[in-house]
Amino acid sequence: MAETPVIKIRIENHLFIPAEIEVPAGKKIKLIIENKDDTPEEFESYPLNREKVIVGKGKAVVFIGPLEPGEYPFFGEFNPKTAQGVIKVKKP
Ligand SMILES: [Cu+2]
Repeated sequence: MAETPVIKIRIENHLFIPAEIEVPAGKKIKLIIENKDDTPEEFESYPLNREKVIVGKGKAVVFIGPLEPGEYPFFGEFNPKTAQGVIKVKKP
């Protein structure tokens, strides 16, 4: 059984860190999103078809994939001007 890769993302000062994430194509991926801010944020991605609210000082898990190679932008719906990122899916 292949292990599910885990990617950790944090939200700090209304930014996603890291803002660029590289993951392998064709695999299920577990994103653990930790919100260091006091205010809630919503991880949202239209191409990934995901949205998830992460309470202030909280954590959330979002599963994505398996995905085709390409770029999948995401943003924080509550701070869309600053909270932006992209998941880059590459052939292994
Ligand atoms: Cu939303």
